[in-house]
Amino acid sequence: KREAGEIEVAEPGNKLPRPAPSLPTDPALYSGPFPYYRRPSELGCFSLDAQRQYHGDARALRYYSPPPTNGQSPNFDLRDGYPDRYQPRDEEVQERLDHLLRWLLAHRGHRLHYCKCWLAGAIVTWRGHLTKLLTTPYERQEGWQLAASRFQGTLYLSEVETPAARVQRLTRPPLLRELMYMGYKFEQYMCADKPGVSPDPSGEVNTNVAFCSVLRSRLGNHPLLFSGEVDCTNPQVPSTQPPTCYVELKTSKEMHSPGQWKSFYRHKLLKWWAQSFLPGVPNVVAGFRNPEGFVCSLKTFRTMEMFEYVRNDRDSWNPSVCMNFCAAFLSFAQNTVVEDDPRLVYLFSWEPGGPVTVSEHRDAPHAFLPPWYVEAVTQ
Ligand code: 0WD
Ligand code: CA
Repeated sequence: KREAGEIEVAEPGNKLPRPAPSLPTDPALYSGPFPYYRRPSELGCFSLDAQRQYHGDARALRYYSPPPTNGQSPNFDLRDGYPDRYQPRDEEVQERLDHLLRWLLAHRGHRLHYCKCWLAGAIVTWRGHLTKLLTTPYERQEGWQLAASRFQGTLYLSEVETPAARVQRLTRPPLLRELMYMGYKFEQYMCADKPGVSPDPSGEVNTNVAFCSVLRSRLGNHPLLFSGEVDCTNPQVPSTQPPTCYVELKTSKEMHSPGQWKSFYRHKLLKWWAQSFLPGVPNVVAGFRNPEGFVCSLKTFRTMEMFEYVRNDRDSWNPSVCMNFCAAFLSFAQNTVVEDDPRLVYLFSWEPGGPVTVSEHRDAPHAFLPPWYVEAVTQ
């Protein structure tokens, strides 16, 4: 009997066509104890500037600077500056793993390669891709596609925009565009460019700018190297050591009824938990906006306590299911992508209600490891 995701080995006399391997995503299959997850440690960082140019330093890191707690509630107008002081990133540009690969290249011969074999056994990806894997058993709306290639042992995973996601992006309603701006505007009200000073919300919101942390962890027997965008660091926390000093900022609709809170815990808190648990970001600060687009209340959620809000809710999410599914997917990918070839791509596809399926491709358009990376690392 085969396990899910295991590839059938052809035996002499076995002339049956090999069934296409697939991986089920039903949450019931992934309950069980929480798997091992190594405490994430920061290996380094990089910044992207207003022109989306890479810099191997922390110049884009901002400092958490909440409004004074003198009994007054905040009154942040999230629509201020829209659209005249908004410079959105060009989403037609598919960056794939490029910035992360540039960081990797710059750190060859450093600590993480003290044993070239560590990277050779690792999975390299964006944090956001792992977040999508964690939430898959509970996702009912959006599918995903992940391209995978093996190169010098390392398994690289890079998201591919699904045709449906592309249509949604190109037909994004004006109100949704403004809502996206409002999330970034909240960051501007809560962060300063230097520690100890107040935020300046008078400038432009430019979503090209990003500070990214590069982290090392391990899920079960899968060593991980991934990078994630970090909103800010809290200079007040006793241990200023990353990632424990990092703060994730979020906005959400103001809630009034217990039913609205319950739905928030079931759906939004799952995504917030998955995104911040992976890099070990301990706190998520939420700004709740009213229908006029003003944030009038703030609430800090501790990442490690988020599950408590749904622990007694039978129909809600469970961190063990998320992590066990992710581990199963990583094993499935490791067992599928056997050949070491940067031009060979396995495309893992998933739509809600179905299993993860896989197809094989060579070269354009799916090959994603750029020649400048492959050539620099070969030799
Ligand atoms: O090429 C791709 N397919 C992707 C590239 C998919 C996802 C992200 N990225 C880029 C992002 O632009 C970012 O610079 O990779 C970098 C880091 O990504 P991540 O941290 O792994 O991504 P994720 O956890 O999904 O998002 C973190 C933050 C978001 O915060 P919220 O609070 O909204 O979850 O990164 C920002 C956003 O602030 N972000 C983006 N910014 C500009 N364009 C984008 C985007 N497409 N996606 C996420
Ligand atoms: Ca954020």
